[in-house]
Amino acid sequence: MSQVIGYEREGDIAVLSAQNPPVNALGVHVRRGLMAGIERAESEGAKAVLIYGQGRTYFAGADIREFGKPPQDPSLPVLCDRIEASPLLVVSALHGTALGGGLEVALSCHYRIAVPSAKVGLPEVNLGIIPGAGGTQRLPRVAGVDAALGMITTGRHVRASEALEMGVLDKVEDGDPREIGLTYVRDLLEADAPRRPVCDMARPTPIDFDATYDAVLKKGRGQLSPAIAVRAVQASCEAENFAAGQARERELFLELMASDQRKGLIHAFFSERAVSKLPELQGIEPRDLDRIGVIGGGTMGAGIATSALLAGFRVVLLEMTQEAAHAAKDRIASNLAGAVKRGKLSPENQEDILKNKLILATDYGALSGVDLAIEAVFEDIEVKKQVFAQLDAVCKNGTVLATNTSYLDINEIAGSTGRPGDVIGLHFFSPAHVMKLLEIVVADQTAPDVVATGFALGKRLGKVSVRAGVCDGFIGNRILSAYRTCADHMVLDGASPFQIDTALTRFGFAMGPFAVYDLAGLDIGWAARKRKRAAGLDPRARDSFYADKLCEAGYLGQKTGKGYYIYEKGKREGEPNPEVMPLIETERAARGISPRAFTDEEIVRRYMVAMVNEAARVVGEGIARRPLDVDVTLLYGYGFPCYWGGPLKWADLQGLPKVLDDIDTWSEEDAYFWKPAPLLVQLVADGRGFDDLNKES
Ligand code: 3H9
Repeated sequence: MSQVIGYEREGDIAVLSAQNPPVNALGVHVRRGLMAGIERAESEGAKAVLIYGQGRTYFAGADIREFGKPPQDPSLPVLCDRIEASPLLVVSALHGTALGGGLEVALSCHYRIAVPSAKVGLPEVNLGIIPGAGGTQRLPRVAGVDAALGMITTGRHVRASEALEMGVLDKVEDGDPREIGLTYVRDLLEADAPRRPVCDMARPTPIDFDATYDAVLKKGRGQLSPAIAVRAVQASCEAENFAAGQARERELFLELMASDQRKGLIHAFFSERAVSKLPELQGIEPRDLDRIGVIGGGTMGAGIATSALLAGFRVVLLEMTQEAAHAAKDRIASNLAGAVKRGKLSPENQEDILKNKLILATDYGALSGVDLAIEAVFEDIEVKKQVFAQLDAVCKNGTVLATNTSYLDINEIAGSTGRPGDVIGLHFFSPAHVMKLLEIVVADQTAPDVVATGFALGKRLGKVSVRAGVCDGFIGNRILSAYRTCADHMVLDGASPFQIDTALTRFGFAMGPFAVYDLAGLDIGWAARKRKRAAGLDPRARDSFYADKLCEAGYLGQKTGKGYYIYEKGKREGEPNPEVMPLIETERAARGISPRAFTDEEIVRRYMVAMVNEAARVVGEGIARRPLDVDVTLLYGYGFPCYWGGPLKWADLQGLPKVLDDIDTWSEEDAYFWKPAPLLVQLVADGRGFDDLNKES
């Protein structure tokens, strides 16, 4: 093991420098190095110790890869206590991101200085745990309970200037962390500054912890770690001394460390980073991108244009008429105004973008010089083919030609050009400038550097990009279609749409499927059903018509104020529409179905198993390369509860044999819908899980 903690002397000061790229995570060797460095400084008669990080950051936290493995000494809490107890003056100089265990190490030092660009935070709750090395005990002592809870229950990253005001930092100074650190330590020594262990500070003033716990629990929508963090902070006020508070923190930390939520969130963390690492892209250079063409300026096109403009691209937006082009510009301006409001864009940049970066056009010729053209026109294969034929005629050689279709056959679209190698699917999710997911759909002939360009674009736009193959709905919408069908079946058999929505939001989804139908517009599903019926449904497939009746009555969801729910002006959530159940009951009667009761648990189980089974097919067919690609798609595009880590992680946590058993049981009532995916059957036979496939890739 190469040295991960450097040791040198600058007169009376021992300098410990972290050298563990990329983020100086506090793995066992780093912890041992710090421990050894403190001991050596003491034994060599140094007066003070400076700790800082080399490379891009101070410690960004405990090494997450060690979670779930046998612990190795020294543990981080023991190390922090040892640093704090040192008779020498210990100081940390922070830059980059001092997060989690990183901030906990800094808080165990006697003084802290940082560069202005540094950020600090305790983001452990986002990994399903709480700070476990004294953070819940030391932070409230230096910053007060309210400020500490504001950081710990949200995991937010706090800028140096704010951290200084909060008392988390003692000084902020521009410069190299080592240099500003050394100067600060010298000044402290000269002033004969005392050691200042946080553990000796008075207990912080308590607040109404029960009320805070309830509020945080509610906000977490099933995620436990933020609420448990409240209890740990409570111990900083109520435990009889610092050590007792720490013991309580440890107990709660270990409980969460053993939880499924921790496993799910850590899986999500690493999957988000693994998703764009594809072996097929190694060594492939993306094409240069500067100018982006967007065809169609409706909600989706304007959102895509906004996203590209915010990332610094020049955008040529093509519409059919001047009027439509100006309407598109208004949409973009309103999106940008939202970005200004959220502090993501300065008003000057907003003006510059609208004046100088956005070009409106009504003639395809304006797209001749763009590096990538993406269409967001009406979802109709013939319309799309015409657009691509025009793009083929005007765009320069090497332009990437992208479609934002949600389900159409991209091979067929590519076939309408003389350059199918340049054609790719870039499936954004609405609103495109906000939603993180981008499905990069690779058609049969898409060239590898075009795929690499798609991923490079996704990165610049700040998206989480997932590779998908061509099929109806790609990864996300194909799986969505299966679990919605399952929900529709449960309605026919006796559950109400409202019970289903409630059960699934309790499970952790942001919204249930019927509230989502209302949000998207019931006409979308209606059109899809008509299309499928026209193409000819398999006679074994169960179809239903009550939703068509809602549409025929003019109830199209939120946009008409009525759908499954009734929406009162000014209220985000609707009340169940009393006209819905009679329609369903009529249909059940006509089909001779005697409705039966469903428990919420069964609803969730069926919905999830339908999702997992289709996802297994999507992986088995190679539409998604790995199970983690499905998980990331559902997490970032479909409101899947983050603490389950995605549907296939959920399935692993349940145990695949149980999932397969359920399918076998339910196939007795509907063998057409409940057909087990071959990959699921194979994994069960081999005694393996989806995550084993992730590890192989
Ligand atoms: C904790 O501290 C618990 C303690 O309270 C108690 C313990 C007893 N460990 O994100 P990036 C890897 S919990 C291991 O692409 P960026 C990451 O996987 C921890 N590896 O860069 C990636 O690897 P690869 C609390 C880590 O610049 C590479 O570093 N801390 C860790 O966009 C680059 O990462 C956190 O939760 C880690 N802790 O963002 C912070 N962190 O290249 C988590 C990163 O092989 N980290 N890696 O794919 C982050 O938020 C971001 O990584 C950071 C940099 C903002 C630091």
